[in-house]
Amino acid sequence: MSGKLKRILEDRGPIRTVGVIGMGYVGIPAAALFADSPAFSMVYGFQRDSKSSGYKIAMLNAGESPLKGEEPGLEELLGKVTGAGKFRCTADFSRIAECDAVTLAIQTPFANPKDLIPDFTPLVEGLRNVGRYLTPGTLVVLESTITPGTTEGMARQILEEESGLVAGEDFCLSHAPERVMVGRLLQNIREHDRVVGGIDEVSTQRACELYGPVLTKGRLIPMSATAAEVTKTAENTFRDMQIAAANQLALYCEAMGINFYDVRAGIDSLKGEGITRAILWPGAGVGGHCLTKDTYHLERGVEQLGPDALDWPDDIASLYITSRRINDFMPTHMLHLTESALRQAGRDPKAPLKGATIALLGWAFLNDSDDARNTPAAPFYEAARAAGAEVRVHDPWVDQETAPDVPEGAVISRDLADVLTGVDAFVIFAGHREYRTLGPVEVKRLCNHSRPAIIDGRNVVHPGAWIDAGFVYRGIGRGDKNGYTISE
Ligand code: SAJ
Repeated sequence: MSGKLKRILEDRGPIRTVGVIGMGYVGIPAAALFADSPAFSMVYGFQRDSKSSGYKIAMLNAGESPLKGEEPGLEELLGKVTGAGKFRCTADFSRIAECDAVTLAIQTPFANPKDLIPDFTPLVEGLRNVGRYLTPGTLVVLESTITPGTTEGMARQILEEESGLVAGEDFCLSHAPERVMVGRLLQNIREHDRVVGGIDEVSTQRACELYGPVLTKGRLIPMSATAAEVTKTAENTFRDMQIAAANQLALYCEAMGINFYDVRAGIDSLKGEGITRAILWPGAGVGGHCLTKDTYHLERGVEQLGPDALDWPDDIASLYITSRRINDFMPTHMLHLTESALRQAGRDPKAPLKGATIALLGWAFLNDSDDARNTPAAPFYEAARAAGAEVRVHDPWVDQETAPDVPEGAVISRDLADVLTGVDAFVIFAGHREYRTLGPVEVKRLCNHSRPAIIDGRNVVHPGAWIDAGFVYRGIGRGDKNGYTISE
């Protein structure tokens, strides 16, 4: 432990001025909550005055939130702290020199989703800006989701290069991963436990001083910086793995002709002291910007420690990567279910998708959300088109103009009746609430087809009503109903 750093902090006194770099869905609520705490006297929100996001500076200084969607309490809080002169958004990074603590809440997306290498460019730029104006005794905290080893490695190196100071001797360095979910940003920061990991004890303690005042129900969970990086990436890796386990069991149930949801209810009934099964839900796939990438952050963290660091059986792939591949198989399974249904409906058994008209309902990756990042609907769309089908897309929430990576030629319609008119089959990819109340008879009339097909990827409809109305039914996990036919 560095006696020098402890003395510098004693001379500097408690954290009073805080800087937050990156005015996004993580940085903005964090800055507002720091500013609202009586523990701190001033908070600067640092935002590059770039063409794409410079507009946020004026909005935030007017007490307005530039974030899309409802964020309960955020706009009021921004108005309060700007009105009180405790929060200010600026592009002047030199003011970092006035800060006792600086957090970096900068996205680390994949440069190219195919090779799953994160694009750390924005984070590196943020670190260089901090290093340039770093003063002795400042606490630097990374909040972005990063590959284990980044805080101790790349971040420490850049900060020391730019500042000429030494981490753990002249300044504190920690990782405190964000655990916020859109729609409940303030609540999550206040109520979730906060993992706080320093490169040494002094850095961990200083970071606890920063986050403690904004927590209400949440507790501080101190650990090392690398343990904090592993915690964040592993908590999402585990969720992805649990979903993959449910998906695999659903595929087994389909093959064995039984209802996964009966089995799930049975498994879930096993309760008792210390007993848990936490069986999640199968579905048309796993999207979003957390579960689709955090496994690869974790795997890269281990790889970077060197091949001899890990004792692992030679002939077994990582359970976590296998889980990712099972989840990424689900859109393909949806295509197989669609092909099987179209064959049963009488289309060419060799090329059932060729010339078929398909309605894809639900472009978002999550039920009742407009978020379409890494949506599993996209690979299905591409594969169905490649097999010769015409694919129409409906989503009541997603805005085509702002949705990322919408395939060339795809049109995301809000008109459900229009999208369903004359189709051979429709597939449900997101369990939006309006799909739960679809009426089989009305939909059959719209399809205008003697044996239309429904493929339910989120278990939102009751198979019996659709089969009775004359639909060919397929559903994830519904081995008891898939292929079921009514008497003509
Ligand atoms: N999914 C399933 N089956 C399930 C649960 C989810 O197929 O049982 C699918 C969803 O349809 C979606 C994807 O997985 O396509 C991701 O769903 P998610 O509920 O995990 O939502 P995310 O991706 O927004 O995950 C975030 C994460 N939060 C942070 O990283 C801060 C995750 O840690 C949270 O557990 C999750 O929200 C949550 O529980 O809301």
